Amino acid sequence: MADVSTKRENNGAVSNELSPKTKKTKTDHEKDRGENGSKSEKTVLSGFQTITVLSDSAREKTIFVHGKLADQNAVVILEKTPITEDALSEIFTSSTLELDLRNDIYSTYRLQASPHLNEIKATVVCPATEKHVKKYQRQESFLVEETADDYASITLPFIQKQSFSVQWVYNILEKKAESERIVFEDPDPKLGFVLLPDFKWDQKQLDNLYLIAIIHQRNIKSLRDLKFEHIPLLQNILQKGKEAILQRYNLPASKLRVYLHYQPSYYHLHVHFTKLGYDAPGCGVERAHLLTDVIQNLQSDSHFYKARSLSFPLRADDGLLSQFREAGRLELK
Ligand code: DD3
Repeated sequence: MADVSTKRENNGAVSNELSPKTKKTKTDHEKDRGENGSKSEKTVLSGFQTITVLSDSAREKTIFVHGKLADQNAVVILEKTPITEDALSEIFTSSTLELDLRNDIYSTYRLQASPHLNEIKATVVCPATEKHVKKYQRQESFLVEETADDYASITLPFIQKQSFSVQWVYNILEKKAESERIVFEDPDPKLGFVLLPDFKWDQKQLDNLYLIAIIHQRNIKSLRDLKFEHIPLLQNILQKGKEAILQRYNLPASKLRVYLHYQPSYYHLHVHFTKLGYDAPGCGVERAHLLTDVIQNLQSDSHFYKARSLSFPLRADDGLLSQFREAGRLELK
């Protein structure tokens, strides 16, 4: 997973840039509550009643749980965080060890590190909708090829009917949430965007760097809406996003994967910046469209994304998949 040589190169940047920032990371709610949050905030999960484990992964060291939190549906995501190089000396000096086995030159232990070196990242969605619960259930997926007609007759009506809430996006753009996490902002109403770490990134190491650029314009739902006129916006995001990441994290553009998702998980145009070598969820060819390719495709044909067929995977329980199936647009044999 972690590329040691890259880690060494960037070690200075990681400890100098990332650690102080993560300490400061607080939501605007938390700011109102004094230094360490209220007592209830510290124990919110003590009343969590597990209903079911939606999925888990020993390799990713994650578990997704559906349950109840004060009578409301909730999804809790737990993830063991990576071990960072700057924690090593303390891990070695201040841990206790229980011997598991000794054999020839080999021995294994259970190591108990101090609590602050042994954190679990917890993401809570509450109240969670049925869609949130479904999203984290292990699911088979199916590849769909969406023509321009399919988009007009199936996908667009479906996303309009669903009206997924992007309130959290507007909160970011209006500085009502996560304002202190913003890495860069271009406030221009037409070309502007906000660049900030995605939820998925704990910001403790560069290995799994994940930022999103959220555009200020509110009328562009996805890749399908992009025309020639949006090229300056896309070039601006690519150029200034890369510069900001080099400035803040000392990571050059040659280490970045910059792309859009189709279908996106929320219909407000955003661009993903992830570190090359990090197998980020959704970075595969069936969902990711490199921003550089998108720009060139629009340069050669203004209606490229309006006219072309686009393929993408849909999960078995996705309502959109049912729509494609009912329209006879799913290849099942
Ligand atoms: C989401 C896609 C959405 C569960 C989860 C995440 N980055 C976000 C709210 C604030 C954010 C994100 C939906 C929702 Cl875990 C359901 O993502 C977010 N803030 N991806 C940031 N920085």
